Amino acid sequence: MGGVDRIAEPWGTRVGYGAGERWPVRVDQRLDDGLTSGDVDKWVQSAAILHSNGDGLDIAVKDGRIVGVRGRAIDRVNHGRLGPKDLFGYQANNSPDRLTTPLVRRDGQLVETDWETAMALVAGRTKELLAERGPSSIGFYTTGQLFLEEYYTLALIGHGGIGTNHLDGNTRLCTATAAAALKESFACDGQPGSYTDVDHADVIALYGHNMAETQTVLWSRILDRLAGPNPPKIVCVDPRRTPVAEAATIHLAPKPGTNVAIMNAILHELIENDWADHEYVDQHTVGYDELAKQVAGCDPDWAATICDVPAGDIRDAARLLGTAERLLSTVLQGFYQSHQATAAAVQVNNVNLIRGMLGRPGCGILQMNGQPTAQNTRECGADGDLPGFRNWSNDDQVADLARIWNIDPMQIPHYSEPTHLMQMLRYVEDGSVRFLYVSGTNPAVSLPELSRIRKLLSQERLFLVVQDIFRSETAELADVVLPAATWGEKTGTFTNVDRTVHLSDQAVEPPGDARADLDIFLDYARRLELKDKDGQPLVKWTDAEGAFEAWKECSAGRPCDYSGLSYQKLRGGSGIQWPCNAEHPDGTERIYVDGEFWSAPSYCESYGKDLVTGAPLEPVEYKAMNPSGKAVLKAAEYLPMHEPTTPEYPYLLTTGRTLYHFHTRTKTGRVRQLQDAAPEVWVEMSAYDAELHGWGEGDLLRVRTPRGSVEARLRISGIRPSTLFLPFHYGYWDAPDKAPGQNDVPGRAANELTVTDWDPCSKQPLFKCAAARVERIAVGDGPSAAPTTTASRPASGAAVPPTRGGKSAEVVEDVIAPGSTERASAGGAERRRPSGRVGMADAEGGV
Ligand SMILES: Nc1nc2c(c(=O)[nH]1)N[C@H]1C(S)=C(S)[C@@H](COP(=O)(O)OP(=O)(O)OC[C@H]3O[C@@H](n4cnc5c(=O)[nH]c(N)nc54)[C@H](O)[C@@H]3O)O[C@H]1N2
Ligand SMILES: Nc1nc2c(c(=O)[nH]1)N[C@H]1C(S)=C(S)[C@@H](COP(=O)(O)OP(=O)(O)OC[C@H]3O[C@@H](n4cnc5c(=O)[nH]c(N)nc54)[C@H](O)[C@@H]3O)O[C@H]1N2
Ligand SMILES: [Mo]
Repeated sequence: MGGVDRIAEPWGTRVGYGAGERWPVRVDQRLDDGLTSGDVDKWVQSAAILHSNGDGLDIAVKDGRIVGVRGRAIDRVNHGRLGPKDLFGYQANNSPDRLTTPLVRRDGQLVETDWETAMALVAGRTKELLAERGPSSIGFYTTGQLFLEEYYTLALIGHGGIGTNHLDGNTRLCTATAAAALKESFACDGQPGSYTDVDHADVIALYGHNMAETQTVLWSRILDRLAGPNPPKIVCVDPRRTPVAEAATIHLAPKPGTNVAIMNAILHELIENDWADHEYVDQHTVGYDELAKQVAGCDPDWAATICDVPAGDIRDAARLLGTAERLLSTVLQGFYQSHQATAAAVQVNNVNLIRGMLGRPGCGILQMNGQPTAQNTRECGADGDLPGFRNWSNDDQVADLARIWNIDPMQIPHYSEPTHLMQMLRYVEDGSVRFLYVSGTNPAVSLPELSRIRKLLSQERLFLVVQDIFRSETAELADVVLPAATWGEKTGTFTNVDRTVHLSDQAVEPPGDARADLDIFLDYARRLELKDKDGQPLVKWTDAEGAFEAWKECSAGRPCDYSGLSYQKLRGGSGIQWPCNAEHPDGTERIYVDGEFWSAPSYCESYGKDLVTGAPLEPVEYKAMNPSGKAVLKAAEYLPMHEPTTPEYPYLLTTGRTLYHFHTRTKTGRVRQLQDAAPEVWVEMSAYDAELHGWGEGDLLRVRTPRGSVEARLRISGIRPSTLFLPFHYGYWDAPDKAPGQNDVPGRAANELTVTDWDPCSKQPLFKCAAARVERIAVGDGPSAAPTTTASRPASGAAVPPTRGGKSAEVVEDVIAPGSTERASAGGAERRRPSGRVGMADAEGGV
C-alpha cells in the first residue's frame, strides 16, 4: 500500500476550493507499518494533542495498544486532515521509557517507590508548609496540555482549597498575550474568529505566525483556498522567509522587536486614507480619537527606519488591509514573545475594529493559542485567571465563584491579580515559595535563562514535585516524580483556538502504574482533607465526567458557557464551539456579531491595564472609559527594546519552532519519522551575513549572549540580515536510541541565551529578541541537519539533501471531491467508510 510521504509533503495533497465554498474533505490515516484498517480492533474518538488547532481524530487500537490515527471527516476543524506531528506522534505513547512508577529522591538519587509513599510525601510537605508558612509558600505551575477537567480541579484545589495566589501555567510562555490582547480590546478572553473565516476571507494577515509549521492543517485550508478560484491575498509579518512568507502577496520582514512600529504605520495608513468604517467605529468602539492621535506621526517612512522594512512595502500591505472586504487576522509568538507584546497584538485588533471586520463570515481575529488545551487552562483559572473568565477585581464575581464552590469569598485570594510565573520564580529564588508542583511542562528547557532556572529549581529548600510522562530534564531535578497517564490513556475534553470543544476518550490503559493527572490531583485533594463551608469535601467529583458537569455549572452564564454541552453530545459528531447553552444549543460560530461585546463593567473579565507599565485600571476608570460595554481601541507608543544590539552583541537572536518537533521534544524526539527529519539543533543566518564572515553551510558556530552560549551548525536561510534564529526544541536529552550516559548534550538549548524579561501587560517572557554575538568554532564537513521543507530551507544552491521520510512516513489520504461521493485516493486508500458518514461533515456549524 502506497501513500504520501508526509515528512516530505507536510501539508499533503491540495484540494482547491473557492470563496464561500465548503472546504472539501480529505481523510488522512496512518497506521503502524504493516497494518491495514482491517487489523484495527477499535477506533476511539479524540483530537490532536500536539498543537492548538484541535483537529478531530480517531485513535486506532489493536491488542490494547495505540497503533495509529485517522482524521475525522465529520469534524468542523479539519475535515479529516491531520498534520505530521499528529500522524506520527502517537508512537510516543508506546515509548519503552515512559515513566511507570513514582520516584522519590533518596541520598541524592531518584529511586522507584509506590504511590502511597510518594503521595504521602507530597501531601505531607504541603501540610507542613501550610502550618509553618501559610498558603503563600505553595506554588503550582501547570500547562496547556492537560484536559479541562484537570485544570478545573487544580484551580479549585489551588484557589479555593489551599488559598494560594501562586497558580500559573506554561500558558504564561504561550498564550498569556493572546488573553491579554483580547482583554484589552474586548475586556474579556474569547476568540472572535472561526476557522470558517478562512473559507470566506479575501485577505488573510498573519502576524508573527508561522502557521504553515505550527498549525499545519489550518495552513492546508489556506493552501487549498490559494489553489482554488478567487484565492485570498496573504500578508505575512515575519523576519524569516517562512512557508507563509513564500505564499504571501506581501511579506514584511521587520527587525525582531519592532512590531508596534510596523503596526502603528499600518494604522496610520488606514486612517490617513480613510479606510475606516466610521459607522462601526462610532457605534461599537471607544478610543478612536486617541488612536488617531497616537499614530498621526507614524508614517511608513518613520517605521521603515525602525523596522528596516521598505516604506513602500508597508504602504502596499496597508492598502491590502485597508481595501479588504473580508479580513481575517491571526497573531502568534512573533508578537506574543517579542518586545511590546500586548501593545503590538492589540494593534492587530485595532485594524479589524476600525475596518469593522468582525462578527461576519471571513472577518475575524484569531489571537492564536499554541498548546492544545491552553484555552482551557485560561477558562478554568489554572493560570493566573479565575475560573469562567471571572474578574478578580470584581467582588461580585468572586462571590459568585465562592457560592459555586460553597466557600467563603475571602478564602479565594483576590487581593491582586494571581501571581504570574516569572514572579513566582522570584519567590522561589528568594525562598518565600518552598513547594512547587509542576505538571505537564518542562521548565528546565522551556524557560528563559536556563542557568538561573536550574539553580533555582535544584535548591535544597525547595520541594519540587514533577508530574510528567517521561523523565524530563525537569524531572531530574525533582524531589518527587509522579508518572502520569496521557492523551489516549484517559478521558477528558479540550478546546481549540476557535472555541471548538472536543472529547477525547480513553483508548488504552496507561503504562505500569501511571495515573491520569486528574486522579493524582483528586488523591492530593483528598489527602489534604480540603473542605467546603459545610465541612463536606471541597472537590465533589471523582471522575472526568463529574468534573465536566461541575465545570458546566461554573461556566454557566459566563462567556465560555459550556452548560449546553455533555460528553454524550460531544460523542460521535464534530467538536462544538462554546458558548453552548440553552440559547445556542449547537454552539456559536462567531462571537461579537452585531458589535455586541462582553465588556460591560459588571460582566467583563478585565478592566484592562496600562500597556506601558502593566498597572491594572481601577474599576471606576474603566467605567468612565467604557460605560456601555463597547470594544476598546487602545493606542500604544513604540518604545525601543530593552536589550538593543551593541558592537559587542551585534545580532538580534530570535527563537521558535520547526514543523517536525513539539517543544522540548519529549514526545517528538521519541518518534523516528519526526526525529530523523530534524535530529539536531541548527542556527539560521542570512546569506548576506554568512558571506560577510566568509562562513558556509554547516560550519559550527557558537552563539553567545550575556547569559550563556550555544553551539550549532549554520543553516544559511531566508532570514533577514543581522538576525539569528535558533529552534528551542533541543534540551539535554538527546534521542531514545542513545545509551544511558551518552544521552546528555549540554549547551545546545536556545534558552541558555534568552533573557529574564517579560511584557509588562501579559507578563509573557521575551523569547524572541535578545542581543547576541556569533563566532565560528569549526569549518563544517557537510550541511547542517535543518529541514529543507520549512523556514529553514537553504537559501542558496548549497547541496543539502532534501528532507524526506521515505516508506515509513507514508500516509493514506482519501480525498472526497466536493459535491460527489467519488474519491481520489492517494496511494490506494481503503474505501471502507460508508458514504453517509462522510456526508455528516455537513453538520458543521453553518455559515
Ligand atoms: N511544529 C510545531 N507546531 C507547534 C508547536 C511546536 O512546538 N511545533 N507548538 C505549539 C505552540 S505551544 C505554539 S505557542 C505555537 C507557536 O506557533 P508560532 O508562533 O507560529 O511559532 P514560532 O516559531 O514560535 O514563532 C513564529 C514566528 O515568529 C517570528 N518572529 C520572531 N521574532 C519576531 C518579531 O519580533 N516580530 C515578528 N513579526 N515575528 C517574529 C519567527 O521568525 C517565527 O517564524 O505553535 C504550536 N504548534
Ligand atoms: N526560546 C524559546 N522558549 C520557548 C518558546 C519559544 O518560542 N522560544 N516557546 C514557549 C512556549 S509558546 C511554550 S508553550 C513552552 C512549552 O514548554 P514546555 O511546556 O516545557 O514544553 P513541553 O515539551 O511541551 O513540555 C511538556 C511536558 O509535559 C509532559 N507531558 C506530556 N503530556 C502529559 C500529560 O498528559 N500529563 C503530564 N503530567 N505530563 C505530560 C511532557 O513529557 C513534557 O515533559 O515553551 C516556551 N519556551
Ligand atoms: Mo506555546
